[in-house]
Amino acid sequence: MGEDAGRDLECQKIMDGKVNSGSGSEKVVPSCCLKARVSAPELEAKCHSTVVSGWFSESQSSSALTDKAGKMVYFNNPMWPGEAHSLKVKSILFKEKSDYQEVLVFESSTYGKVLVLDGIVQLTEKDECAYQEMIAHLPLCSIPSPKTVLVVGGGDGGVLREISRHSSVEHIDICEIDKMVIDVSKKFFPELAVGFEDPRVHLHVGDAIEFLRHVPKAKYDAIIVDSSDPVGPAQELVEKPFFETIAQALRPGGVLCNMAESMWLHTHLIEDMLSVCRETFKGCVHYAWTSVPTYPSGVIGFLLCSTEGQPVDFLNPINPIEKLDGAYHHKRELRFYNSEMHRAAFALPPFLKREVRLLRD
Ligand code: SPD
Repeated sequence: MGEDAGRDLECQKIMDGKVNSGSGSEKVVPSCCLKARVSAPELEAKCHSTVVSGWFSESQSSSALTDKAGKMVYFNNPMWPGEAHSLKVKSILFKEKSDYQEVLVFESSTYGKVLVLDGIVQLTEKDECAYQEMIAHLPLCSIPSPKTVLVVGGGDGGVLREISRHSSVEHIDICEIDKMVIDVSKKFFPELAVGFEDPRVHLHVGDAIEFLRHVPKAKYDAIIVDSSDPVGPAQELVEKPFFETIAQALRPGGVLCNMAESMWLHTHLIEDMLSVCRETFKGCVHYAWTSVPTYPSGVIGFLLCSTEGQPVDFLNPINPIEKLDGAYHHKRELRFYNSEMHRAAFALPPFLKREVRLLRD
């Protein structure tokens, strides 16, 4: 069999939900079971940004395959097979490959500027507030007077902008692997990159796992993991060793807020992450979510975990944003988060509780 035909067959298998189990036999994987899929070599054929006839489509591969009947089949992102969200492009502002990923910025006709990494929308000017405000304030409003915070990823600066509303915070470390993301944000997304101007921010460009290895135990009150999806550079950020290092870097009663994908698409991944976090974080572990129209399926979730120590009641903010002076007298108004949205974020639909055993009451 020729090389192309072999690759087509392999790609067809993954589209059919079959991967090699390693023992030579094939097993069928549910479409959302990322862990099985990330080990598949087919994913080497990464998704790249495509703009066709003035539309950006997330995340159609630049290569197409031919099915048995000779029809062209597009191989889209394995994290959301069978769907591709599109935005109309006004102009492409930046497109380059960094050491880690393809970075694209374009001006859309209805969502403002858009940042895309390896073909996946990371943020748009219109709806970024729903993500950055929630991922930052859900943990920081759940503990009294947070002082030391670490952001993993978050190179666009939006999460830093939100943390800076908390005047109790004295020190913010951020560890972002890709300097190009920071530079591009400073150039094209000043409303987010403003977060880097806070003198409490200490920037570390490098691998978060390596960074965490050198962090003194119990250094942080809160850690926020604002990663991209676990394909490419962020793959290790859903694995147990990563969560174990996070737990060690948190003080007793410290909190983690970790991006945790979509309840419509990734229940297997959510279940896996919950299970790892329940083993690792001896305080409590909850799932919350927010609505982000330009993310696949229009929603994204967060895992909220606390270490053993002073108990944390994530569902009822003990440090309400409405009482924080700095939160309102800030360069930018809050657009999405308030205490009501905080409490609502933990309400879960029955289908999710049925599908994810660990979310049952
Ligand atoms: N599917 C997209 C998930 C992106 C999560 N990170 C966004 C970075 C914004 N600061």
